[in-house]
Amino acid sequence: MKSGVVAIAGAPNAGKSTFMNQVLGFKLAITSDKPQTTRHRLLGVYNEAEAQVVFFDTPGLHVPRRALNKVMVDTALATLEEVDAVLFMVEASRAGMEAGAKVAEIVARGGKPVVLALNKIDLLPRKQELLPLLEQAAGWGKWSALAPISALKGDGCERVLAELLALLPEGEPFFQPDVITDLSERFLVAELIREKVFRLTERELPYAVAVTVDEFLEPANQGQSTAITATIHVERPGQKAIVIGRGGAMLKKIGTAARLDMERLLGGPVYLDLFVRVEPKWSRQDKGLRKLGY
Ligand SMILES: Nc1nc2c(ncn2[C@@H]2O[C@H](COP(=O)(O)OP(=O)(O)OP(=O)(O)O)[C@@H](O)[C@H]2O)c(=O)[nH]1
Ligand SMILES: [Mg+2]
Repeated sequence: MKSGVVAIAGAPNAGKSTFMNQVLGFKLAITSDKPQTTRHRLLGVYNEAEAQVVFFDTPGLHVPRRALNKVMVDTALATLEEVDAVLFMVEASRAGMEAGAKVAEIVARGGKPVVLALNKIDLLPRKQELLPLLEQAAGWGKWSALAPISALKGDGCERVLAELLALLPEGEPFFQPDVITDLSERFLVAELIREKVFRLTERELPYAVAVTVDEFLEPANQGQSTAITATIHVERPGQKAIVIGRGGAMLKKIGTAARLDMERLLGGPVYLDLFVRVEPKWSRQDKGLRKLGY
């Protein structure tokens, strides 16, 4: 048996969470086209007949400005110290390469073997554009392997898995084969709501949002609904107005989309009650961060 721990690290928006979901075949981590979507270290277990990989999806590495961002980056940096190998995710675009060049040294600093995946190659208009990008990435450091992939479509992901497995030690699996994560349903439900806010609202709003699940009542009988009460926290009254929307339209859209995902996750009907609250400056102060689960 091969068994080990792999951190998925890189700049924000590179496709780290998409890769983990693709490999697990399960939507564990929320994803969006806004950078800094992932805020926690997320554990996902991948099993093969002769191997187990414990993935840690991490927040994107960036220059932190607010207290929340500092916690996020610290989480990612601490994870890099604890693993057997690192999967360094880089978006194969001009902006993605610039961001990758900036964080390459940080990713390699821990001295762990690193597989670099050049992601989103499905977006490259021409195949010839790949080679110079691969050469550029090769120049950033000493990588155990370099692989072009599309985390969204799955292309190249098996090769990345094989390269990672080659770096892992022999050993007994850490988790039973039916375990996908250690994250609670409550946490995942809150994340699904946060994902809808990230996907459905614009510009700066997502960064001011945190979600708490206040009540999670499991159904008494099969077929009955799980009753969930949750709060979307924002920092300013204007943001609250945006999340609620005209006549409550935005909140309804967020709630419906989140509920459908929750029903898939929990395998049954969900009754969701959503509230919006202003918690001034929560993302800038330790007290606010603690209160909202960071
Ligand atoms: N076309 C295409 N889009 C991708 C691919 N991989 C990820 N994406 C998209 O890129 C965006 C960012 O993906 P995420 O998986 O959230 O990125 P991340 O690295 O986890 O980002 P943070 O959590 O913010 O650090 C999402 O809109 C994904 O759908 C890919 O291979 N091809
Ligand atoms: Mg992510």
